[in-house]
Amino acid sequence: MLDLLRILKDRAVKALHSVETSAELAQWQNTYLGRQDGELTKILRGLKDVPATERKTIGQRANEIKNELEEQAELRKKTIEERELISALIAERIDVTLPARTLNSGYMHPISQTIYEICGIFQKLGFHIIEGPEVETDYYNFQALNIPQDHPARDMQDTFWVEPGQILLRTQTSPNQIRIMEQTKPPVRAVVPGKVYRNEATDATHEAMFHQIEGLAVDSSTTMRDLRGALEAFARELFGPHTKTRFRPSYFPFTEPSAEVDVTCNVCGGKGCRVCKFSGWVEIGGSGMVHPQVLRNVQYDPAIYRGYAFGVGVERIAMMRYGINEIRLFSQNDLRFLRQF
Ligand code: FA5
Repeated sequence: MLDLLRILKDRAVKALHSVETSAELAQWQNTYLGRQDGELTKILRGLKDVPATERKTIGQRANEIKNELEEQAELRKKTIEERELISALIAERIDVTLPARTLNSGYMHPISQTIYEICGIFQKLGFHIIEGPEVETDYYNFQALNIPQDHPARDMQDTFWVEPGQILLRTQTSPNQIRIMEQTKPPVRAVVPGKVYRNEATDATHEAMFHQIEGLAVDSSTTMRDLRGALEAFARELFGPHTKTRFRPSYFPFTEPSAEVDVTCNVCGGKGCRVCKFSGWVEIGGSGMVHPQVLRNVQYDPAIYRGYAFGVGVERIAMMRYGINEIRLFSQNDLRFLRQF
């Protein structure tokens, strides 16, 4: 019986040397030390047939072998666990030197960028920034601006009607002249950026929806010279110090006198190119002295107050700044175009 125990111990130790994984170790423990069918248990079960004189010695030896095997198994377990931890660490290693995934965050549309810049310049010149409704009444968009029903000037701005003759999508930011003056006493100095809508066919320089920035200044001593000074300062700040400004006589029912505002083409420096249609000048908006009738419509006394107003087209300005000759690109949502700004 003692021989049997020695042979078993040698076999178990040898087998333990070739155990490589935790699963194999569990299997080994089951085979040699398992409570039900373990080889050592089986031998110990046979103790009852051994003569009583030998039973004690064999029992002691069997326990010693059991303890030795358990000790060795414990050592083996530690080695295997260390090895398995190292392999897991290697397999799950995170490469902290990999470049991070960049976040695809959006940014401001070139038209919004241009609006922010223009409004920023007028803010420095002492203007407030105000917003007004895109859905307007016929009164604010036309009548209060000295354009009665059936006035031929209505043909200049083809209208999208919400309720024919009453409610419309504003064709210009000028109704805000009326809204501001109704709510404020002079002196007034404000700019109003926003979308406007015209029911007209689109082409490379005309859109049915575009943006304007309205300007209004009213005081007791405001003159046409102030209008020129403000717009010249604005143009130099936006397009550069060499920019020249030109005022061409024009007609708007709500200003008298009225003038179109041109600036030297920023793309060719005034020499002539496709953007300025080889004239050297680009029209950026309309302007003039607020018509006395408009002042009367908001209960301002034209004998005391005088004002100037202007309205510039944001898309046309952005086109010149960025050298773009197709206005529709701004609203087509083509990322290849938008990512350039
Ligand atoms: C007006 O809309 C007047 N309200 C401007 C004004 C304000 C005059 C205050 C006097 C006092 P006009 O229709 O010309 O004017 O438009 C002004 C600017 O808007 C134009 O110079 C142009 O830059 C731009 N614009 C006009 N129509 C279009 C269009 N279909 N697409 C893109 N831009 C346009």
